[in-house]
Amino acid sequence: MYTQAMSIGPQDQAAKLQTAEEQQREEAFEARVAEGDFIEAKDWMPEHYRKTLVRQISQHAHSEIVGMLPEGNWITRAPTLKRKAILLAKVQDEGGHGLYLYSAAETLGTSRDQMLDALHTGKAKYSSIFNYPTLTWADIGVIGWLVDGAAIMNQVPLCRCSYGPYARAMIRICREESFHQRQGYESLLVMMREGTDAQKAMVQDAVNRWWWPSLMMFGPADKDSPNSEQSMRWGIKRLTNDELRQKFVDATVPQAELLGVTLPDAALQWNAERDHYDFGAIDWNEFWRVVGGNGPCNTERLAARVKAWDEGEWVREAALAHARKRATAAQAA
Ligand code: FAQ
Repeated sequence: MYTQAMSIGPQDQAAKLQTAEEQQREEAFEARVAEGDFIEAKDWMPEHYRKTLVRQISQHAHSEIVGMLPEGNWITRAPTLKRKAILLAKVQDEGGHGLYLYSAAETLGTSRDQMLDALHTGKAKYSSIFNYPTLTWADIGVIGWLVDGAAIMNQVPLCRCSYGPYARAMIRICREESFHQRQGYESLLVMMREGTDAQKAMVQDAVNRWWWPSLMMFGPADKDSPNSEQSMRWGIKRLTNDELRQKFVDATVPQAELLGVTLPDAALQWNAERDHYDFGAIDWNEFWRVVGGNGPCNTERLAARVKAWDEGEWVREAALAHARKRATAAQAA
């Protein structure tokens, strides 16, 4: 009688061989990453690496397009034509960033439709910061200064991410974000230097509301960040959440002083021993509440994206019909 054991033998051997081959490929992959090589779309990569990238890049892409909403809210109410033109260009840039990033994620085998479906059904995350409301015009300047400032701090190291398509997308995105940050800071400088007392108070109020959520953009503390360790090992992230948050605080305090605003943190002070600013405790309950869907604007933001998707169906259909027509014409020629 043939036993199970006998029939399992060759399969087992094949499995072992496959494992050895897999292991070799994985070692070669790790070595390339350690040497600072870029991994490209057609290269072999561990499944977990692929999944981690799709998770992070799609979350990043969603953040860019949801991030258009709080600022888009002020396009019709910008105080001058110049500010309106700048804001329009900025919001359009964010849409472009989303598109580069969806394209980068698509090279990993996940379609844009799949990613958007995950966003629209509430399965995918996007940055917590975009669930806060933009109550006054000063919020637009503060988003440029603090939110784009935090985004740049987080994203410059991503230009050296081990996955080539993501790293290359980030180079262009960072250049544009840098302009965004400067225009925000400049608009606040104008209000603080030439504005009325009421305008100065409006800037301070916006800083009070956006400071802590901006610090939360960097993600949970390292000890509570389940993805950081592996992402650092694979060269996806180059600095940890806490390292980036500290760099942001250190860079921003002198900017606040120059601007003449007070950052809303009584514990904020220079620590000569550490050569860094100390800062107060972040309200992680608030962070997780917002990430979990219960921030001030989560429902509104998601509803706006779903509405845009539904109302854009005819555009997608028309674009596809046009592409089919062109392909048929090209074949006939
Ligand atoms: N909000 O283990 P970690 C911008 C999630 S773009 C929501 O530390 P990881 C431009 C995280 O996904 C701003 N969720 O995760 C702009 C994970 O959940 P998961 C966005 C957050 O990936 C400006 C869980 O918590 N930038 O501002 C947040 O290693 C103005 C555990 O966290 C990027 O996305 C958060 N703040 O590190 C546009 C940059 N933090 O996925 C318009 C790329 C963490 O396991 C206007 N992303 N979570 O279910 C990254 O660098 C990383 O993904 C981190 C998180 C640093 C955000």
